[in-house]
Amino acid sequence: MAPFRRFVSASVGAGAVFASALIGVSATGLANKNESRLEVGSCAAYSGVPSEDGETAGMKFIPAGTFAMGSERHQPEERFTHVVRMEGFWIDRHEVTNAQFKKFVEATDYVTVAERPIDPKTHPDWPKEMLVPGSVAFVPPKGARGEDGRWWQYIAGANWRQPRGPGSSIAGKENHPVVNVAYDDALAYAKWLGRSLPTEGQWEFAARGDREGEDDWSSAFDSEGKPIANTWQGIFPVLNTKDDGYLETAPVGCFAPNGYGLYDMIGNVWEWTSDWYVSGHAKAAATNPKGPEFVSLRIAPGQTPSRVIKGGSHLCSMNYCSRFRPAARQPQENDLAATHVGFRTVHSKSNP
Ligand SMILES: [Ca+2]
Ligand SMILES: [Ca+2]
Repeated sequence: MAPFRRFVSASVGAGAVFASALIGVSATGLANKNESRLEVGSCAAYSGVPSEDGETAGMKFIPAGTFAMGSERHQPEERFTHVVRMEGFWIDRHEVTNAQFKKFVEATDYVTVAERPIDPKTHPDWPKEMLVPGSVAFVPPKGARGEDGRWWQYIAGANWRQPRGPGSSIAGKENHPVVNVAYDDALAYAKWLGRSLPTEGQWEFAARGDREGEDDWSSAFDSEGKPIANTWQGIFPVLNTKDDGYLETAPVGCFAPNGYGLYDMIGNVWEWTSDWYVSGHAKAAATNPKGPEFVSLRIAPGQTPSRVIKGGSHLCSMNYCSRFRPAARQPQENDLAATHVGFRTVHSKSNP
């Protein structure tokens, strides 16, 4: 798969325009359309910060087990299915929210990757428009069919506080997943809490929700075709019918949890894992796999290595992406923040 950055058409200065066009279409006004959501204490009523205290606040324990990682029946990069044994671990019930990330930044004065100056000498291949702090946003194409693939735009000044650039904000979205965070930002947050980021194996095991066998069930739609996760219904990138109630991100916990009590593993935002990305898996059985070694990656000069992201996002539709299954995977450049990528954390403490 080609680097994500290649799809980004530089569009510095467009942020404020798109912010007013898109943020005005708030998801909250549509919140009663779908009966598959609404968990007391989550979704609309959730403050964005877990009510418990302690090192595993907001987390669920996933017991040790064995599962079939990957899939033979879907995308080529998911092959081969292989047996994986996992130790037990804790994982966040929800994607990390804006309110949680704000607490971290206020406590540490952390500056995210998308807010830092960029040294042109270290990125001689980047267009000059991308050499200013900013991040990548989905912008619906103007054409009726969007066939040129230019629905990503690099927006100067876009970051986690103002996801669509100057003039936008996260006010009222305290319980939405934080977005526009690069891998190092997610890792810094996790370390602050004494945690880490999930390996792909941990994430995929948890996302299955204790279901056995080949990853062949629908995690985005129920048996009647009703959405059970925040994805894109309609025709990407030009028609979003919002059958699930949400045009962009939803507050965390608005859809039914999986068998482990985890919300939005599928959909809402893609989630960083700590594994470096290569297409495909080895056939050999593994225990607590951590992905390929960095030195084994084949990275062209000037290219940025990618991590595995999982679960699909509010932009994944049946006609495009469609990677809303536990075994589905995609590369994301390590240092590229985007409006459809967030994360959750894990803790290695063994027992509940
Ligand atoms: Ca949606
Ligand atoms: Ca997710």
